[in-house]
Amino acid sequence: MTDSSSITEFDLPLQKVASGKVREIYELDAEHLLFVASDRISAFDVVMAQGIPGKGKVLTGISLFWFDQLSQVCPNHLVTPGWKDSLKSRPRWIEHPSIGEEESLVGRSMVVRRLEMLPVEFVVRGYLAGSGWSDYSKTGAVCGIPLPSGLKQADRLPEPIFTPSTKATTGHDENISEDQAADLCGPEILKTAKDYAITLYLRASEFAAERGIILADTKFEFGLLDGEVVLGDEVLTPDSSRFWPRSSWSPGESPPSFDKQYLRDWLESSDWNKEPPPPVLPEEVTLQTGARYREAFEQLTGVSFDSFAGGR
Ligand code: Q0Z
Repeated sequence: MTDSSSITEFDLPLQKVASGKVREIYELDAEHLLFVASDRISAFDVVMAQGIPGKGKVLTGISLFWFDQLSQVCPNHLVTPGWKDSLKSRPRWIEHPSIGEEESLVGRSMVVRRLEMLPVEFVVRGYLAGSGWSDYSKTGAVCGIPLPSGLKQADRLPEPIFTPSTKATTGHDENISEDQAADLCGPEILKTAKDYAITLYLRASEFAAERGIILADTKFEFGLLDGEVVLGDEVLTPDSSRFWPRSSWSPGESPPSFDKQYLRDWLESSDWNKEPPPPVLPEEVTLQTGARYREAFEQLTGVSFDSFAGGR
């Protein structure tokens, strides 16, 4: 029951308020946004021309799963999965009845509360990977947080650390100190969101560990709603986090990513110089990668992806 088609673009009669490499946000009304995940995929910071069938549904399903699992930790922006019920009753909707039939949104959209987003990304790291590892190997610290000496790549940290970053105007996120984050958010709001982020990370990594998955690190975004700190964006998906299969974790080595490794390996074996345009992905690669995303969903949630996706 695997559909080999993918959705890389949306054509919705709504105002787009934000768009990223993979996801897009549209305006519904003053309080509500439509959050949509496409099947786009990036590797080595470049978005591929071909989509990964089912990827947007997998990512949406994973976010919904975590919003549910973690709803006791803090409030989140989810209003409802999908779009139909909540939208049918909205005045704006009646002007655009066509979107009620919009197949491209099925399983990959969520109605969310509009927040006033904090200008900081709440990164939590439990293991030494990515920029954390390269920072540590040069300075012995990650974002200024000193760590024990002698740690290896992919080692577990003594305890999870909060390493805030900001969206740089161009390209990559820029790490900032906690003091800078406090200046940007206000110290009290920062403390609330930081404590939420660490608790969310700890709960989620305990949960993932029971299913043989290491949650190496993740990035949360928070916003304010009536002065309250609320969890926004996507949550603990493979796009915002590093998930490692415990069975192939070996400190000192770079662990394979659950989802993107097949694609990365294929790209490394091509003669691509990692500058746009990327090579055309053969169907074998998009289908295999889609299968990895579905496996990640199933291993994490314990729910068959087809039964989940079929029921929406
Ligand atoms: C999140 C982002 C994306 C690009 C805006 N509930 C919310 N209320 C207000 N704003 C946002 C949210 Cl989630 C919001 N982003 C990050 C998401 C594409 C950038 F899908 N931007």
